[in-house]
Amino acid sequence: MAASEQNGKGISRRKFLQISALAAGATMLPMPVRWLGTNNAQAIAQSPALLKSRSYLLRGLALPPMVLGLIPNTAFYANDPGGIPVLDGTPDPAFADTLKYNVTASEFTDQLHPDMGPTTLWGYHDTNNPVKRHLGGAIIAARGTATRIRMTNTLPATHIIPVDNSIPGTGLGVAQNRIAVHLHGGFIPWISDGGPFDWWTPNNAGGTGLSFKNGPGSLFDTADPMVLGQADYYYTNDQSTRLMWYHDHAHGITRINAYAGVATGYLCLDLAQEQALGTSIPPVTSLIPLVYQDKVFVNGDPVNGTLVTDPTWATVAPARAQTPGSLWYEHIYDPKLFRLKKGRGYLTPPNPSCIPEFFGDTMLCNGTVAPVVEVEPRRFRFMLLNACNARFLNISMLQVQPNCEVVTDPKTLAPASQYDYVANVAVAAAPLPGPQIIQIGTEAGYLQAPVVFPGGFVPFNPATFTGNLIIGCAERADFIIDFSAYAPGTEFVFYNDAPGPFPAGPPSNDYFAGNPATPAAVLGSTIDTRNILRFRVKAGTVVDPQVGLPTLPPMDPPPLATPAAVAGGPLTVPAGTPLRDLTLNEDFDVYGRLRQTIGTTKPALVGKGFGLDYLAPATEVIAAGTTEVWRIFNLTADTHPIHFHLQDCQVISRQPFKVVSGRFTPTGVARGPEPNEMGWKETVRMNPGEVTSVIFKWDMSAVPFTVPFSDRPMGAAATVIPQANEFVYHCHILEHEEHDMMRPLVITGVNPQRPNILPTSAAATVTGAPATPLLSFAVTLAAGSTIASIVATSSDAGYPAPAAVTTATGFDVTLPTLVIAPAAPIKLTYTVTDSTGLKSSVTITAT
Ligand SMILES: [Cu+2]
Repeated sequence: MAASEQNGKGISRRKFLQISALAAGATMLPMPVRWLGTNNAQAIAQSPALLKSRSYLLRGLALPPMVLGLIPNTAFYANDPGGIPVLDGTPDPAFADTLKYNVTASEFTDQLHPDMGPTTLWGYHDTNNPVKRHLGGAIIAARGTATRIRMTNTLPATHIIPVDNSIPGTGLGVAQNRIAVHLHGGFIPWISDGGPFDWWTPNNAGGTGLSFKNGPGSLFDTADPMVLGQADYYYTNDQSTRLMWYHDHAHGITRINAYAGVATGYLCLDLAQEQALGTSIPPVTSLIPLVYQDKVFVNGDPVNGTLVTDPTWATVAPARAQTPGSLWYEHIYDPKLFRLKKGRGYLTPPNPSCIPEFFGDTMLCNGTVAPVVEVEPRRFRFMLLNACNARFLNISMLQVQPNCEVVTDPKTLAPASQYDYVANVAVAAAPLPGPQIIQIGTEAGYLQAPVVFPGGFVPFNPATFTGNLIIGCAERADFIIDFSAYAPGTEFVFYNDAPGPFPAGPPSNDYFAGNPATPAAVLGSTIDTRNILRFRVKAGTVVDPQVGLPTLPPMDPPPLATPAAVAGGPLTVPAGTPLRDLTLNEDFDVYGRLRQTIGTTKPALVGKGFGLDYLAPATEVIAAGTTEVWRIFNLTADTHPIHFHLQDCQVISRQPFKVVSGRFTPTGVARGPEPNEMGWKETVRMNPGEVTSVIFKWDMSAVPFTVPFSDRPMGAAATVIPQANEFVYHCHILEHEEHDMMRPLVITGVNPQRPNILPTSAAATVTGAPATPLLSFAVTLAAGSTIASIVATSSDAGYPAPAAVTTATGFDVTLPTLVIAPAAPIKLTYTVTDSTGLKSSVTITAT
């Protein structure tokens, strides 16, 4: 959000620092920033102040009978039959080494707090086993086995969140139940990226997007017939261990679809890598996912409730979104809250209107309000996702007395005392430091080395953009917390003091009891964005070997840039790597509303700075396999978490800059990545007044089919770009992304095509009668490719695999009749390698 005008000549870093340094503690600001007067504005509806003492236990994962076919679900600490449903896959009839998942997107209700709701939500669930809960449809995938999702869209015609029809991608008559499924962090072909133009509608009655190539009539339909209203997504899982997520990305309604619930987790596990780590980190079965979202709920109070504080909610939201506990979303562009350019040439913003950022007053973790997570006195591994629309987190770990929340001093903005929300008494003692947070991974795999965040409060410092564990929108952190030194009954809280917008937001978005700008936040209530998770140690008998900091696996794939000679310095980039210069901008749309954009460093339209519309011709058109350094100059007053589709990057440096005679010039001292960015990243915080440099190699994923190109006209003068693979990159503050901080990312070239192996005969039976020892397999290869080898790559002990016999279209395997009936099915794996070196495998299960 603009704290200062962009003038096209750049903005001095000093100006930002003035703003930033004041913002953390001040309620008075010297600049005409947009939030002055916020304390008088009451346009934001307030959630019901529910009791924390009545909250649920943290939801874990409702695992299917077997996860990955390898790990019994009972081995997972987070296994919770009443928790977030995890999908069960079945062997894919169309593609080798793939599990198929049937998923439906629909509307349902869920109880997010015992005293509220139920809440009407949109979300995913298993088509065949329709257990519908918030964040449902989660997937646990294993490296080496791909995923195919067959998604059926059954959403109702009217959205549960008011739809602004004045922003790109929307309009009167445009279907409100469009969805596009994006695997955030996935290494996937573009037709499975679920980008903005990939949308479709129930029965396709409301049409499909311009780049919808994965529905009826597509290669997926040919391979495995589908019906209208369905679409397939193919995810390679050719990635190291990491928490990803899949969520909606339909053009013009991404922010409200995701807010309505169309999002869930996607955990990819490299089981061999995990096994190699041994006991140096807690096993994956000790992994607890933490997914954060901030929301506002419809408050049914007749005096102070939503229909009073927000009189037009009844006209912009359907009746089913007006009941107490429904989701509320800000729909008025209120000039008391947001800068609005008025005067000649500007239209009046509509209602519903988009807004620059949405900040909720109530924090959810794993789909419920203010939950408690019970842990045993041992090490646990957590994978945290910030799935908030716009809110960043700066997390400190504090020890509190049982049933106490942290009370924040409104003057110092620091933890000061405690409040026992069960006994309703103040506790004068300040909270104590809790255990360390030992981060081992990012959203894109393991760090090069663990990073230790001390227990205790480490405030966010807006002058340096530093704090404790900072997680911007869509970023993830993989970390270990050791509870073994604590007795049962000990409690801790995750305490968050990140401002919103980041790094210099107003006090009115910082919900805590005693904050005069958030009077609805009262002690012991769930209107609180500072106490964001409670941990309670319970009795446990598990012996946990105490080890030092773990040695983590090398970066996978290997790094492109290497650490500097000086600790904390910029990374060293290979000589000759091409540079691409880009800008982050803010301007006003035709309604006078703030709008964020990405552009190049070439001036765009007169008076518009450097920003380009998402729909402007693509400027990032890159041949597959190219390595590039992107230098992204942030001309705005916000930190933007910029998310790149298809590829991960390394952060090289951050540096102040100035613009001299139209030339963007880094100045001053460059710093290297933060310690917890020393690995791969795919969502990177870009701070105001700084140029952030990142390096990519734009490789494409290998898949067992031929990928059609995008024919959406993305080139200059609306031409179709040859061999276009259509991706995007954008800010993951969802309100920014939608209006209009997103650009096409076009990679030109052909996906490597893996051999696809499919059985053409019945399953093997080698004992009993009738025996079917001869098995045949068809192999499909990329044009011009041939089979180089077919070899048995694994077999169960005692059952040596016979050689495969190559045929005209594949291969045959003749299994010997077994003398002794096997106690369990025998598994034999054959791997086909083609003439380009790509491999695919098939496993024979014989009984
Ligand atoms: Cu942004």
